[in-house]
Amino acid sequence: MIEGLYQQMKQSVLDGDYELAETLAKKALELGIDPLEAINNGYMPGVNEVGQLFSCGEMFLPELVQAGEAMKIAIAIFEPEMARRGSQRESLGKVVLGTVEGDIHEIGKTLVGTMLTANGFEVFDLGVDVSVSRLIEKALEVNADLIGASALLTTTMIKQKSLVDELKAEGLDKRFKVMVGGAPVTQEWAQRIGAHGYSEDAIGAVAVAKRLVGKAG
Ligand code: B1M
Repeated sequence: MIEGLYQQMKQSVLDGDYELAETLAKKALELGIDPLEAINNGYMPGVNEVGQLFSCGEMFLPELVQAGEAMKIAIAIFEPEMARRGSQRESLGKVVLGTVEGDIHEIGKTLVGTMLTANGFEVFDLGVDVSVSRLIEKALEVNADLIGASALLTTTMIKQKSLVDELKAEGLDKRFKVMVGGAPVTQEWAQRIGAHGYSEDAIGAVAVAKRLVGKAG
């Protein structure tokens, strides 16, 4: 039965049917399915297939937008539950988070923020298209432990390097740890640009963030 539900979730993203995506997310919560399981096994396969269809020209921008909306709405249904699961804990540290300048992909970044919050971090999510100077300014303002920069485009990954370079130039690279992520980002890229941490997904991001703030258990 759960497999059938996951299949419908995938299809709702492929069809850009955000009403169905929302209904299915609510149903998953009613059935007590772990939100992250539903995202990873239901909606993610849909959005990945959309990405493939888009790159080989079998799907076009309006459909990409609608698929993104369906995914976003489903995640919004799960967010309160994911946050609730971690709401009782003491703060593990402050994280300033954003998708880099020139990049408006927000779904993965928001998921990372939700998981960090659910696991006890205080997250300052600056949204998308965030400049390096804005990230640093906010980190100074809230006295952050960590800056998280997400990039989904090969053309915007370079801004993650700009962040690391700018922190070095301002003598702040010892004060703030930098975590990078996003579909085209790799461990090798993170090492090459001198970022302190990398994760390929939201669960891994929590483990990396804990390690970077010295709270790995
Ligand atoms: Co865009 N897009 N898109 N898109 N889009 C991609 C990224 C693309 C790979 C599709 C493709 O061609 N196959 C491609 C990039 C190609 C490249 O650079 N090599 C692409 C393109 C080309 C574009 C446009 C340029 C299209 C155009 O206009 N011609 C345009 C760019 C606009 C811009 O940013 N300036 C564009 C626009 C859009 C929409 C707005 C329509 C929409 C986003 C909607 C939104 O966010 N509100 C969209 C979507 C939906 C996608 C795909 C299909 C899905 C992205 C997504 O949300 N995935 C994507 C294809 C794909 O990735 N399969 C694609 C689900 C999300 C949960 O995963 O974001 O990877 P993800 O996040 C993961 C991990 O990466 C990691 O954890 C998350 C959870 O597991 N992670 C981190 C992410 N950030 C992290 C940060 C961390 C740690 C881990 O630490 C800080």
